[in-house]
This record gives sequence, C-alpha cells and structure tokens, in this order.
Amino acid sequence: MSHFADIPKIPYEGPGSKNPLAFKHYNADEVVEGKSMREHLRFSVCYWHTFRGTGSDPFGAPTMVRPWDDGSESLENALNRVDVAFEFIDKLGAPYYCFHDRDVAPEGSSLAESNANLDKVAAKLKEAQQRTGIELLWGTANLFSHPRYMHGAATSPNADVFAYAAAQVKKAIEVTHDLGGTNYVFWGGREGYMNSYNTDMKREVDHLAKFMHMAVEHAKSIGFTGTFLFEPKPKEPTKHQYDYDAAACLNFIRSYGLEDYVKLNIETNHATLAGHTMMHELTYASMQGFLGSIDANTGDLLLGWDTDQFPTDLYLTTQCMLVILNQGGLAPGGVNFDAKVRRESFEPVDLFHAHIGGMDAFARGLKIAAAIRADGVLSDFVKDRYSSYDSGVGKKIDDGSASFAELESYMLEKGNPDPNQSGRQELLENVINEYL
Ligand code: XLS
Ligand code: NI
Ligand code: NI
Repeated sequence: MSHFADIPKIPYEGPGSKNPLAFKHYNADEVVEGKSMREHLRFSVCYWHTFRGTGSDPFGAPTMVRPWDDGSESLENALNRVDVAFEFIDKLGAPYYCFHDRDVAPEGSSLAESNANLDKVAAKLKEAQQRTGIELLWGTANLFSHPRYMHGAATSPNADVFAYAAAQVKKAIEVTHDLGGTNYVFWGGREGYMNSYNTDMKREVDHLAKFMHMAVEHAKSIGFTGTFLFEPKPKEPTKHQYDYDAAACLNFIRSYGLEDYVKLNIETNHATLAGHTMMHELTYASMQGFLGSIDANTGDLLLGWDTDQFPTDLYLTTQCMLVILNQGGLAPGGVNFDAKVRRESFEPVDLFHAHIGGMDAFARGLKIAAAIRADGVLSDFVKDRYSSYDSGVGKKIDDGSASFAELESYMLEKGNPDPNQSGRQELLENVINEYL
C-alpha cells in the first residue's frame, strides 16, 4: 500500500524546471571533481524529525497530519512506519537514513521488553534496506527523553542510570552493526548540568570517558568497525553540555585517549548556538582530521534555540562544501538532514518540499564550491597571504628550527617587520558572490 500515492519518484529536471516535486540541482549521477553527487553528498533522512515529529512545541499541541500513524506507541504502529519511511526515502532518492533506538521501536516496560521491540523493528528495517538498497548511515541511542535520564545518562549521579544507559548503547551499537551502519553517533543529550552547586564536574566527565571506553571495547568485541561520532552541542536541554563545541569535544577525546576511535558529527544549528559559524566548526574539526559527518540544518537568526530548519542558504551550503571538498569528502560519514518541517507545514507533501530544497541547496553548494576551487580564487589568495613562511625566517619558524634568541637577533638587526598586506575581505566577499 502506498502512503504517498500522489507523489512520484522525485526526478532530476534541471535548473529550468518549475516542478516543485523535482530536483533542479541534485543530479545523483552528475560528476563533480571526479565523483558523482551521490558519492559526494551521501544524503541521509533522519527518522526522528521526519517520521516521529508531531509539530508540538512547548506552547501547542501536535499539528502534523500523518494519515498512516495511529498516534500510539504500539509495535504495530512502529512496524507500519517502517514501510512509510522507506517509501518516502526511496521516492526522494536519498541513499541513507539514520535513527535513535526509540524512534524506530517503542520503549517497553523493562529493558528486556524494549530490546525485544527493537529487535522486531530492526528485522523489518533490514528487510526494507535489502528491498530498496537504502543503507544505514548511523544509529544512536536516545538517552535523553525518558525521565530516568533527567540528570544525564553516562554523567548521571545515579550509577544505575549509568548502567541502564550502557545497556541501551550496547544494544543500539549491536543493532547498528547488524543493519550495516557505518557510523554510530553519541549526542550527549543531557550530559551536562543545570546547576554547578549540585554537580561534581570532574566525576561526571570521568564517567563519560569510562562510558566511551566501554563502548569502544564492546564495538571491538562484536567486530563493529564503524566510526564513533560525537555531536557537539553547547546547551539545550541542559544549561551547559560537556560536548560544547568541536574544541571542547576534541579536548575530551584527547584527554581520555579516545582519538583513535571517535570523530565528530558537526551540526549547523549547534555551531551557531555555541557562538560559532558552521564553517568555523567544520574547519576546526577537519584541520585535525576529526570531521566525520554533518547534521545539515540551520537555525533562525532571531530565535535562540535549536530550531532545526532545513538548510536553504547557498552561502551556508557552499561553505560546508568548501570544507568537505578540501578534506576529500565525508565518507563513511554523510550529510544527514537533522531538520524538521515547521509545525505550520503539516501536510505529508511538505516533507518532500523540505528535503528536496535541502538536497538542491547542497547540490548547488557543491557545484559552487567546486567552481571556486577550480579557479583557485580563495586558495591562491590564502597561500599568498602566508607566503612569508615559505622562505627565510618564516620557513625556519615553520620547520621548527627557529628560537626566540635567533628571532630576537633577526629583528634587532632588521629593525621593523616588513609591511602588512591587505586582508581583502570585501574583495573576497565580492568574488564569492560572482560564483553564486
Ligand atoms: C539534538 C541532536 C540530535 C542528534 C542525535 O539536538 O541534533 O538530534 O543528532 O541524537
Ligand atoms: Ni540538533
Ligand atoms: Ni543532530
């Protein structure tokens, strides 16, 4: 039975098309910089927003019209949703999806019952993957919705909650592995604090590290070789989350010896919540070899929370693709739409408009970034800007052979530095506009 009977498989019709249910730029087989768009972008649909989002907010009731969903937490409803999800993803032509354990299967009255529910739904997910060829980009565990996690999961002051979270993550990694997932995400939903007076920060962060080492050990023991990804977020729901931003995550990863096992999944709206641009976070992660995957969305300039909107801004997608192309791609990670339609966009067709728009915006970002790179307009400028380090005293600084004493005698003799050159920010901003 079709749940989107009026909607065909979304075709690529090219930039001239006026068909809202067609791609204008995402042409999966089109080759850019030697790889198909499909391979570059590795689009993923997220289960939570797209198939579990109800449109409720702190001020209002659910608004979404989802004729296939009976609104219950029954296993039957969950199993039926698998068909809906795969019909949607297949019609959209996205190669990947991802989920939290509790998005796909209902929480039971005990851990055993929850695990059994998850097994039943996972069996159906596996069938659907085999039937459609859609693959799992990543799995994760929801360690933030249930009241047991009110004080956190791995950082909870309650050791039993830590144990429960460990059991839940163990199972979620196993299911991810069984479904051929190539990554596993840790977003520390409530791993942080609301108040410092009641919090032993050192103990909580140590516990988080112990948790991660157990996860690494377990992954090894079952032969899961996918990448673990931390997803930085500075706040919401807690006042301060330990995985604040890429820099805080990398400090944690290195301090606790996790650098061989954990990379980062960078999300736009989390970057901006932390007071950074997405390009900053991507660059920071990438320059150290830790950019594993991205959660593609965007916030609202005038709203201060994680609005998780679909990305349509071409500057944003161009900047993302500049960093991604620069590091040679994201694989085995991908571009996951951790984004939700507005509660006012309540019809099923809005899910298509949203994803088509996001995919087209990234496809354009890819083409624009490739054109900028082909002409070398940014790279040539930046290379030249630092050229004083290519010879003379700069080269000595770079290769580590200079000392303070040597630099002092150099400058005493020279008297003053060579004059600075213009940063040309306005020129470069104008140049980028030429490519849009
Ligand atoms: C919430 C996060 C979450 C993660 C997965 O803000 O973005 O959705 O991506 O747990
Ligand atoms: Ni988010
Ligand atoms: Ni996310």
